[in-house]
Amino acid sequence: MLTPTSKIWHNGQLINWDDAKIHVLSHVVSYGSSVFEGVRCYNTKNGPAIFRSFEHARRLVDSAKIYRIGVNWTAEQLSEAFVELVRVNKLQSCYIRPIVLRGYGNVGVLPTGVPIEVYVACWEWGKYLGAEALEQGVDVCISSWNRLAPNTLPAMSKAGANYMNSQLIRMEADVNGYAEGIALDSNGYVSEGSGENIFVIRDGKIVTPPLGASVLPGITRDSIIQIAKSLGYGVTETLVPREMLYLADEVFFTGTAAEVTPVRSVDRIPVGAGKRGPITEKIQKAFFDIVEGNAPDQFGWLTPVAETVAK
Ligand code: PPE
Repeated sequence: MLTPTSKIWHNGQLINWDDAKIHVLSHVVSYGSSVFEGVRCYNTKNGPAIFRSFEHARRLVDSAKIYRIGVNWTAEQLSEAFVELVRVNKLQSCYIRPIVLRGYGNVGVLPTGVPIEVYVACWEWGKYLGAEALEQGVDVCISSWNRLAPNTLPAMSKAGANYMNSQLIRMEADVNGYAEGIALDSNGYVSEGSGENIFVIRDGKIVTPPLGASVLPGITRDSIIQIAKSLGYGVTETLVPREMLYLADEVFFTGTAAEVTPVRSVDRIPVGAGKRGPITEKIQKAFFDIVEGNAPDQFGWLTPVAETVAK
């Protein structure tokens, strides 16, 4: 359940949680015209810090640009807003959800006379695929739903509308007793989970589908590629046939919410030994060591929240 916090950022102002409401005839409600982000603030050893704040803000602006949604805030300003919001809500760790939407003013597909509203909310959010998932791994299936075909809904934009497809994938997996579904792209190659990117390991080599396979350019994906390379592993972005998942030694998901979650079976076929694999564990540990402040922030990924507090 969602636990309310004190404030939500709206177009540069801090408003009360309960006042962050929109009209039912807002453009976004009928037409799905929103883009959004998911960002995590970690309670590091040195105080709360936001993980890759600027990159998330930039992706929000990029997502909007694809849809001709003009955002009056730069990525730098939005990134600062994330920090300010976490600070005023006095949270140690949380999930931050920036949303840009076409609001209330006119009805019709062509969004003339419709204002653009920017909101940022945050709240405490636990483990995405269950508390056990990070250690035990999850059982997943290949979805009967494909990911967005190119030239339909642009996958590089994190748009609200894309998540109707994600919901189909996730709900189907859920009713069939799986933690998550993996969608193939419209050519039948592995794309991504409903809310995660995917990595596949065989013989010590790590592969992940390229952006051309209808995946979201995940910020955790990018971070894991950098971490894996720094640990000496080869990482290739290449097309992954479905059956590679069955033959893999290890498979894992990445995402802001899912973090680094091992996949222990696909379509009831065990992945490798059917539990978290050693390379996944190493990468996972390196990731959590950075975000929890137990290792130096060698890539410059953390923005401290408290440091900017006026004393
Ligand atoms: N693919 C999809 C479709 C996706 O939604 C996410 C994030 C990713 C990949 C990973 O991207 P990144 O977070 O930048 O590493 N999904 C967000 C929404 C989850 C939700 O249920 O809401 C998230 O993880 O925050």
